[in-house]
Amino acid sequence: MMIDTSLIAEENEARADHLRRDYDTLGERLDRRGIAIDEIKRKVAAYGVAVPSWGVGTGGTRFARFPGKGEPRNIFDKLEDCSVIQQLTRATPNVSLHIPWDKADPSELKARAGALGLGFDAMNSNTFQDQDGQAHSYKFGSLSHTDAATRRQAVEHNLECIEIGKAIGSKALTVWIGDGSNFPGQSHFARQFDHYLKSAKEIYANLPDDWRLLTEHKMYEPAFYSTVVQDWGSNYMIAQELGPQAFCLVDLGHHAPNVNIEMIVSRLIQFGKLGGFHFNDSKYGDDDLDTGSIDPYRLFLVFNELVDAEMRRVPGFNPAHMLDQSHNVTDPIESLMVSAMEVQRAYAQALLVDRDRLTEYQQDNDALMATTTLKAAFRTDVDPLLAMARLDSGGAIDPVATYRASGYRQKVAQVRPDVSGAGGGIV
Ligand SMILES: [Mn+2]
Repeated sequence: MMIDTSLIAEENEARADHLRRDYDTLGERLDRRGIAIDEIKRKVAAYGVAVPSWGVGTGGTRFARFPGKGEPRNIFDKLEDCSVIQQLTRATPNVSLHIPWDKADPSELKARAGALGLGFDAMNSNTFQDQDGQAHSYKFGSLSHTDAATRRQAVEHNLECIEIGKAIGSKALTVWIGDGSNFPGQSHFARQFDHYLKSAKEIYANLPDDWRLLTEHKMYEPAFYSTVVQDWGSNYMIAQELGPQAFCLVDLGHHAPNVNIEMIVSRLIQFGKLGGFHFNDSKYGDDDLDTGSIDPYRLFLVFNELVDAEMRRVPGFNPAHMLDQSHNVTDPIESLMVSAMEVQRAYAQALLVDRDRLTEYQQDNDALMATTTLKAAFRTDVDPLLAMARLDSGGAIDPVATYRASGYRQKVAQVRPDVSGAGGGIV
């Protein structure tokens, strides 16, 4: 493992007494509400959110990128950073790869990840930028391009992602395209969407039987007038057109400000098309801020819908969970650890909702008590529960403090040379 286990034990030892007392106190409070704390802890411990390989590098904006020390040089460095996050939080067992950024020998990828205790989540294709030596440019689109040869090239790239994914044990392909237009009249909406659907159908036709195709919508950027897969409505139409293995992926940042995302989540669950999430937070647009850093209540409300579906045992309900955010001013490992814990927190809080009472209040149109029921769960400090779940499974009671005490960043900075501000990768 990347962090010395004796250091983790030592750090935990210093915090274990207080944690046990806090956990017992919380257990007593929950018991009065008819909730068994160990049962919630068991569910939280079994929960995982995937880390995007590109998340462990410093992000940036279209203005600049300011790399940190010890930036990962390649996918193998990225896997090591991801394993630190998993080792300390025990909440991130899988990594999501991005092709071609993470292209490497699949057997080496699988072996290294396995040795580090990691698996692979959904594959991500990239037809939003040109690669060296590429025959056709994506400047004016990829899967929806007016030129058939460009569309073909974009389809082939996605098929290659499936092949790599098959070799490393992935079971899903996430497709996000930057296709759109910057001027009214630049593109014919219907023809463009038709091109997209035909291309997507070719990808879908090559999907292994046990795979899922996740399409991700995004309101704007890089196109600023219209975007081909702009909203959840377009996304739902795509999933319907393609077939039973196609699902919608919801990135929390890819909606207009104040849109009721939790209701979109509910709609997609109701019609069997919720495929997964990219978690992050935002203030103005697709800001890619750390999950739960701006509006933790909205994150809770999303999880309230997910837990509701889990409790109702909705058939086929199994969305993929992944973080997708940009770390511009923090150490990416620290941000990803805190974000993974924020996602777990929202899940734990949603598990505390008194659903029988909530249903009664809804039935009786008691708006005040219904919303108070949600707030009671959201206001519960579940920190001791999350920390105990980590401690039980060999993680750190305080992952950030333990990470800082380990000196990991300083150590890797000695072997990984400083890099320039090139490269980005937030979708
Ligand atoms: Mn995303």
